Amino acid sequence: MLRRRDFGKQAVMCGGALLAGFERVHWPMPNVAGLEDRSEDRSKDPFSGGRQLGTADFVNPRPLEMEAAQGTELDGRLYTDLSKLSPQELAIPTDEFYIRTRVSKLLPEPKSWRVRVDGLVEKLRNRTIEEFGIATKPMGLHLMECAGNGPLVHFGMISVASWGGVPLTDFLEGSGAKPYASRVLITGFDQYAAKSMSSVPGASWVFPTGELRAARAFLATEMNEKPLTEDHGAPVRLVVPGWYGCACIKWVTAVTFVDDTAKATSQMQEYAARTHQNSLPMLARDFQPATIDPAAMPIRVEKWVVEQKIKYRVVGIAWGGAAPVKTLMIRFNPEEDYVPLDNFAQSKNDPWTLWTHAWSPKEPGTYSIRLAAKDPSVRTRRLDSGYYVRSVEISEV
Ligand SMILES: Nc1nc2c(c(=O)[nH]1)N[C@H]1C(S)=C(S)[C@@H](COP(=O)(O)O)O[C@H]1N2
Ligand SMILES: [Mo]
Repeated sequence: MLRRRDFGKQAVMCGGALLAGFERVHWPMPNVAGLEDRSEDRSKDPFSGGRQLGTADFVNPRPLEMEAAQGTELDGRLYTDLSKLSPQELAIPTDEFYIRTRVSKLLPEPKSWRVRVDGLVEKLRNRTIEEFGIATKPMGLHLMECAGNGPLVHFGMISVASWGGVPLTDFLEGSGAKPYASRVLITGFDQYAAKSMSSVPGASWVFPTGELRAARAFLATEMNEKPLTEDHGAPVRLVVPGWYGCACIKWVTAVTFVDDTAKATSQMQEYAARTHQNSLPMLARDFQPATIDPAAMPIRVEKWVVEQKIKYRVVGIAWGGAAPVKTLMIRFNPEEDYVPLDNFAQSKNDPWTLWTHAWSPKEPGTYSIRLAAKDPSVRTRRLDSGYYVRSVEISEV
């Protein structure tokens, strides 16, 4: 078997020959009421017996190098290429997982790393990195998305990894916090050798302790079954499942118990608009949780020939929210109607779920693909604003 990345590269080089590999990808079809068995299920696949010819390109606002770490420190980035995702491999290899801020040249030696536990506690403590290592356990697959993930970065600031670490609740409980310590300030190392062109230094976030518990936040020391890498926050980082990446502090140096008078940090202020705060609150308690609403977007548009006809298969992801969504609707251009996705069944809202949709555009042209949940009980701020709309160029129908 080819690894996903090899497959992606060779598919580009060899065109059709290797793309045939896609045909063997079995898409789990949702259970359709009334269908007795799998064979009937399978015959519903509109692409069975067909052949993939290639993919249609998304229209992007600017060219961008994907999957190569570029820049250093606060200006360092890596954008993930989502187009190669398959339902068989939901985690992104560590060297392709998006990066927002690369390791500081001034980062202290990891061996002597300590996490200070201070603030409203009975007694100050330092936790050594060995203590974390001993307590580390598998935490499962979780998605992370930068609140600044958007068209300019080809939606490449979202990834999934299999994490290992220490549940934050275990850590908080054993810390002797005062009863009125309602919040914790989690601080990351953030001194850099160079001045940034684009970002404000200051990676720390204040959380209500109840929110961290509810989200099952953890201090990660491992990513994809290996020690965390420097660019992803080694030796220890915070992961808050369901929250935007800006809250997932890397290179954690301190956990400080605070109360309701705690100020919002510069990182919270920098990300206020992108995490849907209505204003720029001075106090942490006036911040809404930086959670990701249910969202969905296409990641590739496959061009197929099935029974001598050209057909497209839109492949996409759905993620975010606190619970799975039942139905997602798709629309190709504003003058068309929303229709339900043909092949979407979400059993977990974290990490992402892949979906597919068969599409036969009437004529060549540029189509803007938009998704919607259309369920008034589900808040979908970004989907509603058109944030994840992607345009695709169709040259042949
Ligand atoms: N110390 C520190 N932690 C940080 C940041 C930072 O600049 N410094 N960036 C945050 C942002 S905005 C995001 S999106 C995530 C990205 O994590 P990743 O680079 O491992 O994908 O880290 C967060 N943690
Ligand atoms: Mo971010």
